[in-house]
Amino acid sequence: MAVNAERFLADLHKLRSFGASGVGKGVVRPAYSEADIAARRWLAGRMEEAGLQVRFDPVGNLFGLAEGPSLLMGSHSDSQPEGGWLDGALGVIAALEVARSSDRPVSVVSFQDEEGRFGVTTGSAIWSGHLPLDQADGLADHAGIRFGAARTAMADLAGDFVDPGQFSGFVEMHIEQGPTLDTEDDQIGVVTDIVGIRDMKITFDGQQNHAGTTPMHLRRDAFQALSRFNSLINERFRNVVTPRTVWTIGHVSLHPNASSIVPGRAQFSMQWRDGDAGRLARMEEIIRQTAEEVAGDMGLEFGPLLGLEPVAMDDRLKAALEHGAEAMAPGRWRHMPSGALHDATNVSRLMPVAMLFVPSIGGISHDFAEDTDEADLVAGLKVLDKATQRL
Ligand code: HGY
Ligand code: MN
Ligand code: MN
Repeated sequence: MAVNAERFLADLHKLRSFGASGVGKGVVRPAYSEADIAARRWLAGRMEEAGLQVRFDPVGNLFGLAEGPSLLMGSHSDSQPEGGWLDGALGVIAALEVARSSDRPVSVVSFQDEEGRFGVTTGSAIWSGHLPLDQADGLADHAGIRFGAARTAMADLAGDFVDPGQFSGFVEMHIEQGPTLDTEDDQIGVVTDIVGIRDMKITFDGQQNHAGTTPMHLRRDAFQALSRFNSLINERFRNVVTPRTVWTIGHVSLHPNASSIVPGRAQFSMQWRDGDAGRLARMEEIIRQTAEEVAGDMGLEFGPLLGLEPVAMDDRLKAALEHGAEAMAPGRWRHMPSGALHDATNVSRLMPVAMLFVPSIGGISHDFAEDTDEADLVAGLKVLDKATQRL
């Protein structure tokens, strides 16, 4: 049997309905939210109908297992606080469609908290042994909710960790989430490597005070410290980074966050990514030194540093994807690196992995406007199916 494009697209749109944001095709489906758990229960049902053995592990990673040894395929079904309908979801539904459209031994997975509400690709980091469960349980989201408390919402479904020894490898299909395929008018990307990442919380503790009566030279303004820190690292990174290096301060919370109060505390996320582990380390030195320097007599706290190393894709699995791409999109595919992080990085600790990209319109992702032409989604599915036949 060949893959069924209509059934594939119908399930993608059904998955989008769990946590639909009402803006474009966007979704709000963070890990352990009602929408996330409802989506996972629905996915489990679809896996069952596909003849797969459904297993939830202790942190909510959802597996649909084929009999005996199999190839694992999938991605994640949780989303960013403002997410697109395809980030993660595409890989899960494409894997399900390949698994149910032939008698080839293909298992399906939807990892939990890939989007890092609590950590960085948390569910697959735990499953792969990169992040100890007790350390994960202590991680908190921006509202202060602990991972260990949040995951109890799925306690009724939780079973044991699934044995990775039954899988011969892992293939993840994903949207590119960047501009390359879209601007180059290619349909398929065969991923060569995934960048590494570092992510930590930094806190400046100054002096809360009256915004009218506190002279500027007497202030210990935590926002001014953050602002100076940011300008200094932008300058000091200049001779360390390349055009592929990225760094982001995406979450900032000022305390008490009031117009007439000098902010006493600034807590922010410092995240940086690059394909070279040495460069990530040099950037970490600059970040730590600059924060110390700027803090002066202010309080300074570095939160837990979470990270993943850069990883190269497996040659044999990659060759199968190249074969599929050449068959289904001749002249319209390319090799490319991934600037986004994926569960495949964690799974590469346990088995060979490879990834396949389809274009993101306008290169937009982690935004309700994220979208891909359905023709490209189906082309990607067919490439994945062809590659699986090869394997
Ligand atoms: O941030 C990432 O790269 C992934 O989409 N969570
Ligand atoms: Mn993703
Ligand atoms: Mn994402």
